[in-house]
Amino acid sequence: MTKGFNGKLGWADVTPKAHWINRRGLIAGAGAMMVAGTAGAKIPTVPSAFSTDEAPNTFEEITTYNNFYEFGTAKEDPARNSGAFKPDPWSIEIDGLVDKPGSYDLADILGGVTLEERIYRFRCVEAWSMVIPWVGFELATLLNRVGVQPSAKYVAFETIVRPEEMPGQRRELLEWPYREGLRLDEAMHPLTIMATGLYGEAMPNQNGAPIRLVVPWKYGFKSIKSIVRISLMDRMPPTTWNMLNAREYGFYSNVNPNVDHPRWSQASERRVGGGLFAKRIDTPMFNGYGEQVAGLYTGQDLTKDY
Ligand SMILES: Nc1nc2c(c(=O)[nH]1)N[C@H]1C(S)=C(S)[C@@H](COP(=O)(O)O)O[C@H]1N2
Ligand SMILES: [Mo]
Repeated sequence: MTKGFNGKLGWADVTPKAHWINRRGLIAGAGAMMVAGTAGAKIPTVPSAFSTDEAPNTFEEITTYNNFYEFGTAKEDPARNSGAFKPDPWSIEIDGLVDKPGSYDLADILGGVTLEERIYRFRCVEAWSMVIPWVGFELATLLNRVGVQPSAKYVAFETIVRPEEMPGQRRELLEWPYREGLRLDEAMHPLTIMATGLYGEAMPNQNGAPIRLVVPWKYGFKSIKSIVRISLMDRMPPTTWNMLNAREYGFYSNVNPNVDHPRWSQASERRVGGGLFAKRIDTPMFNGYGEQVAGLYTGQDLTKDY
């Protein structure tokens, strides 16, 4: 076994590289933990009641059609340009209004969580969508461990800045680091996860290795990748796309078929992989997660305060 920095276990130790065996087997078998420890094992996960039973996109689709501007703006750029990115070792700085601020080694973080398989719909603001079998844990678990202080109202996230490994960061495509944020109640919601893999494998670089946010009821840009900093704050943090164009990209950016992007409709979407002649599908409010999350926005006019 190799050791990460500080003599601690490194990322590679806790996430064995493996082949995807069979999603149904993983879920329907005698428990996902059975899969662990066998040759070609997947990351051990437990299934989740929050998973959709819609057919997932293929590994190929999920890992070759990406938005990750740190590696370029074209959909194929992240897969093509992220080979030199090193997601191990990794640590996350957790600061601001928390009881136990500090730099947390990723292996330590993972030591205190249960990894689940969460099969979520994923809807980009550009009106394409996928179904992705994430591996991850609830962000609330991590926040509870570091102790959120009563004055905290928002959570801010930052992506790593490493222009030598991220060719997109050598250009001023966006203001680096990429930043995102959630209201504290959104961050603590059980649907909100920190994802460390997909299809039972460690997170591919192009999808935000080694750890990224996934908030399935919001447009994809809220699900920030390759996170190195989490800050608890008492006011709404600045976020990348909102800073660039607040009219087009609100802080909340909940999936909403009734609020069009100024330049295109959000009422429907193209499910990636459906083929050239695939019919567009209707986009549901909150990306279909309204039953779970609508209560977070009681009394908030989402057509104005989007
Ligand atoms: N750091 C960072 N995070 C990011 C982005 C990015 O460019 N940089 N793109 C966002 C957008 S617009 C989308 S749709 C999703 C895409 O995630 P995927 O490539 O895993 O499908 O990542 C989001 N997270
Ligand atoms: Mo997106």
